[in-house]
Amino acid sequence: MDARRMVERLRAGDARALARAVSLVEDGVEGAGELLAECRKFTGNALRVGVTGSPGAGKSTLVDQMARWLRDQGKRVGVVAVDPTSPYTGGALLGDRIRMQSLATDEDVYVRSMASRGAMGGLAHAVGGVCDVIAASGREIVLIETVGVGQDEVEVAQLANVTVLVLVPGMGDEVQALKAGVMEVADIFVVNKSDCGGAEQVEAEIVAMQGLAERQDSWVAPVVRTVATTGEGIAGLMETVQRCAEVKRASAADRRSLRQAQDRLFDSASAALGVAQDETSFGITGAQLRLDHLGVAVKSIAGARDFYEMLGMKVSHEETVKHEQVRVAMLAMGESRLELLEPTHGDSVIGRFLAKRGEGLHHIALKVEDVDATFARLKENGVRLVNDEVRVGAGGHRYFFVHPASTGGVLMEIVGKG
Ligand SMILES: Nc1nc2c(ncn2[C@@H]2O[C@H](COP(=O)(O)OP(=O)(O)O)[C@@H](O)[C@H]2O)c(=O)[nH]1
Ligand SMILES: [Mg+2]
Repeated sequence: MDARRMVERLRAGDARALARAVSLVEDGVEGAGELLAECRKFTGNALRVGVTGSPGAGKSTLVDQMARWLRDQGKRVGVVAVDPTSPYTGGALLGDRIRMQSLATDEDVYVRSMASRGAMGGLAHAVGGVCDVIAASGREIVLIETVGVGQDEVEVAQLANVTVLVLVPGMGDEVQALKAGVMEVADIFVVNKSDCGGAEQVEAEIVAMQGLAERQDSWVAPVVRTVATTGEGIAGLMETVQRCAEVKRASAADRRSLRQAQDRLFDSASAALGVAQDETSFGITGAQLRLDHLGVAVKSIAGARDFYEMLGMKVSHEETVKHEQVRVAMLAMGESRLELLEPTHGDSVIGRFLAKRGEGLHHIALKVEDVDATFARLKENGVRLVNDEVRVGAGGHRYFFVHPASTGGVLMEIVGKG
């Protein structure tokens, strides 16, 4: 595959090249990393808007209206539906009503459905990569529909610039049950189906909950009422999305400059005191590292998960990774995750591990800013690596393993950011 040529073609409006590139990145095939890197040169300032909420809340209907509103403004639009039940077919937007208006053949709206997947890299990695490819094709805005409000959704929300949480009247208990984590990621609350009565009540409950959410920016998430089936409230919603994007961009810039100011202060203070900074001779600091996940080899996920669930950890997704011959369940654990690994075959990496060592901690995964630089640095310094190059997993996320011989006896996975 010639990544440059493919990106040239999708930028020139070749729909087949775009569809193919999206598939390659979604599947995380060999060369997907290169393709993504090429795409990222052209993603520009494309705005990503996440639309999330319970099944049946009207997300697809809403996304459809949002896309049409944007088209009326002359914008080019991408839609990513991370929900196999979403009624987008063959790259076309939903209902008959709309198909009649021939938006279905409108090349300026590109629609893509994705299954939940990406055990090794996480769903957010896969969605993020797909959004980058779509953005590179010249879409100014990408709408991302996700179902539910679990850990995966929180991660997807974090890659959107603006996240819209769709609620409907008559779900008082569900609003109460929304976890703080979900409240924080919601930039805009939509009360859809406000034609059904009871909108005031759910709105009051949202406002009451909001006091509990802690945000880093100055944005206070507003409540917008819509009737997605008629398009009522869509213009107001889209203006709110625009305003939110501007505020968040500005406060991200503020936070960056605050951090730079703090860094400068720290530098000059430590220089004045003559103390060594927390920086290694490699020019990186431990503060940049994150524990991405812990991998635990188990005979059976079904047997192991009960315990973790007793601790309040929830399985955010489960899937079989064929080429690794392993079934994986991811459980949310603060900023990190726990990965339960069950072999699908005795003669697989995990199967052999179980036979030799029994159940137990299999690897730990650290997230680094720059996976290529880390790989090069470790290699240069004679660290024993399991992989002879950086590998590409689902969604184009990039990783490699370090041999226990070099780490003090722990198999270590190094995962790149983004
Ligand atoms: N009365 C009413 N029905 C709506 C509204 N929005 C969506 N629906 C209906 O709710 C159902 C579920 O909508 P859908 O967009 O598929 O929900 P999703 O599962 O959240 O994507 C469909 O039958 C829609 O026609 C609304 O504002 N008012
Ligand atoms: Mg839907």
